[in-house]
Amino acid sequence: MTKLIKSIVLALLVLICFVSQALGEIIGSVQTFQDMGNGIELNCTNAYLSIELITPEIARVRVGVKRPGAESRYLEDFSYAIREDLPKIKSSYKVKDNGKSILLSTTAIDVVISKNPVLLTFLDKEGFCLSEDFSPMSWLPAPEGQSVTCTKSLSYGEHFYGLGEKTGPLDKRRSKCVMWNTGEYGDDIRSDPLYQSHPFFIGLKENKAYGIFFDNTYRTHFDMGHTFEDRYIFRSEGGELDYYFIAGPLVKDVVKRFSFLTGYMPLPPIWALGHMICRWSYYPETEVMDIARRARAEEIPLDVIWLDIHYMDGYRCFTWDKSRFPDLSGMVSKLHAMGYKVVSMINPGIKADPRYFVFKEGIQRDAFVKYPHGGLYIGKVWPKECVFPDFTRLDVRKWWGSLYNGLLEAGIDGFWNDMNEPDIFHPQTGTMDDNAVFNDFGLNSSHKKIHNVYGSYMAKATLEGISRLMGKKRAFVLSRAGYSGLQRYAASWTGDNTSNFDHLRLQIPMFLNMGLSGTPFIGSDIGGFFKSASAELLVRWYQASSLVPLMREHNCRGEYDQEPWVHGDPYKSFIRKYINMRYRLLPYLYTCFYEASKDGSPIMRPLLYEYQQDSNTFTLDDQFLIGRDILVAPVLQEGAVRRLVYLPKGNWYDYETKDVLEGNRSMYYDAPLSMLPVFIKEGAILPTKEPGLYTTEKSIETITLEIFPLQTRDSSTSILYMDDGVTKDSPFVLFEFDMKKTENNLCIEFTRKGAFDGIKSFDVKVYSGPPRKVIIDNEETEFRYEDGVIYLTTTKDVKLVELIY
Ligand code: MIG
Repeated sequence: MTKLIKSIVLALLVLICFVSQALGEIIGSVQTFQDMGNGIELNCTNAYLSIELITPEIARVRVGVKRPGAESRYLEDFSYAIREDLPKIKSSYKVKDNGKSILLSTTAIDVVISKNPVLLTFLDKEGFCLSEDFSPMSWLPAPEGQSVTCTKSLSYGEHFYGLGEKTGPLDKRRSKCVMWNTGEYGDDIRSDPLYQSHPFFIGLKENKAYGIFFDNTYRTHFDMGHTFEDRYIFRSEGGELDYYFIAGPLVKDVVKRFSFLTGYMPLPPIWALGHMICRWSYYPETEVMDIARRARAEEIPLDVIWLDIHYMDGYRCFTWDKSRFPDLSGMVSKLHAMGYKVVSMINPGIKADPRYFVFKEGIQRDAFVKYPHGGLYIGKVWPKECVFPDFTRLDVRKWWGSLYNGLLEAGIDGFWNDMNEPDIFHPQTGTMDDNAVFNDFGLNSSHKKIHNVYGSYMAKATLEGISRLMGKKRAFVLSRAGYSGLQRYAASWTGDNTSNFDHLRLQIPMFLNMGLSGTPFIGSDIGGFFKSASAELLVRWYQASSLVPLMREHNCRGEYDQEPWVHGDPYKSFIRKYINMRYRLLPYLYTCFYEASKDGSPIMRPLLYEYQQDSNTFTLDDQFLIGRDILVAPVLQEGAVRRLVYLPKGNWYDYETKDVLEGNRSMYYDAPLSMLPVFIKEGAILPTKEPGLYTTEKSIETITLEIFPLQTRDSSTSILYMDDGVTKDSPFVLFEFDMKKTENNLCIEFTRKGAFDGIKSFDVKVYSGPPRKVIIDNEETEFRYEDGVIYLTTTKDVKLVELIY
């Protein structure tokens, strides 16, 4: 009996210890608070809580745990994600003490802070609760800062988007994931974590959206209603509770505001929108030249040929193998003459070889990551023992950036940063040791804090370095790893996928969530990296990728070849057709890139981005939009020759036949292997040009405007952006086309801004029945009508085109 009681008491004690340990410390109650001029700070039992207004729609929440003897209330205020030039905006706000709670209100949101216990509620101006704490913010001691937890209520029917590069469906409701950049070598379709960390998500609740960016670079965990039905949780293994609440109510608003915080993708050189092919690895020179000639002979448009690690001299970065590439600059200039660009790989691991100049220079500069006791951190990667630059140091980034000079002088056009998670051949962790030390702006932080930003900062060093060396020319960098804000430095691809239909399918929600996470320039290895694509898979993958922002075919060594022509006809013609479509739509696609570079609008968008009032779109992730007006519904199943397509409200044009289809319904659409289903929204004006064998082969002097007349609506506006495609501050031209429909009349008003004069005239194609007459700038004009298409030509100075039916 006493034995039993003893063991019960013991069990209870263990339980109590466990529970109190698990709960850690909580924020407590509000004791006093003060107006900070840009928000409020609350002095709570165990921490300071600051709510700072970045804009009337964005509130930054920080918890500074009270630490006896600490010099400052919060940890160092530096972010690896927030842009350095974030404008300081003064928001007007009111603070009111309501006894049990405090109200902080701006023109866009109300934040209610209940005093005991401290709980935050974010409401819109109609009093709708966008988000509320489920339980008080809490933490456990951690070796660096605290392991912090934030728990918020989850309502039935709330959806989640974002979270960056994650597998699984578009809607992240009921999912959980970890942010810890990881090189992934499996073919598991549910692997987590992957290469990049974007601790940002969008909640969509009764058609109203908000966002939360948890700016913490330690390993973070997100549980979006997976473990508990009624709440979602985000927590970190170190650092501080520091998050931004971003009001909507549109998903669009949230994405744009998040991009305002974390910055915009610079407009890339236009060739980076072209089709690219890669192999681990194309070598020697004769093979590269064979590929280059073959693509031209096959008339498959191609802009870029990539050099993977075997071009290097024994895996030494910033060198090349003189037997495989005896005359690298000669080869590159031959490729340039054929219209190609060349991108080559650079990894962070520097071979620990005392005769190798990069190693020697780095040692002299003390540039490499060390252990706390001062010894060099050494990790094994392709070149065997390697050392790793500390990219958190400005002088190291500058030095690293300058190393690209040799390759740039040889003519290389862009760079590819791989293995920068950092991915290390360590049998247990696959990365650096946790106690490796980084300068971190003088804080001497461990790998635990820097790991997730290592890749972004390598990309930053690369982009800033090559930009300095390239003068006015735009730079192109592709990075595998990254943290929020990576878009400022590099495009991303989704790493080592596998040649199967499941992987093709999962790329789509992944790209969509990357776009919603502020990272618009994204693509995957077309055809799949591991294993080899069947002819059918290759065709379907090319179709699905034909308008994806980054279009690169890539394949692992040792697999069967996967270039577009390897399976012969009819497959290569099927592929050619859709690469041609991309090249024809280049002015449209480039305009989408322009918009992304201005305000963070994703290039590739889930339907809910444009149709947020339509709940049918909330989980739809096997079709997508490119810009606002092109809907792509690729076939993603082996053997399928038709698929279900959902068209949101309004009318749509079948891009193949130009038939008008009514929206607000699902329909079966026949799509044999030769077909990619593409639909254009009524009212769209798509700027196109003659496709060439590379992006700049055919001039942009004449742009063909494809006009899809309004049907169920009365007006719509489209734009066309163009510039010289290569220089950073190129003059540009921005056309606006305003379409209006009345009963027997369709008008298009043209306005033009900017000094770029590369575009001289428009060929216009209107998909409609024949008009009685056409009036251009008040003069009746000749036109041709054939098979449902009206053909006109005008100059760039045109003001008004009227079609009278
Ligand atoms: O361990 O450079 O994701 O695209 O071909 C593999 C060789 C290292 C991983 C990249 C892949 C690239 C490969 N790299």
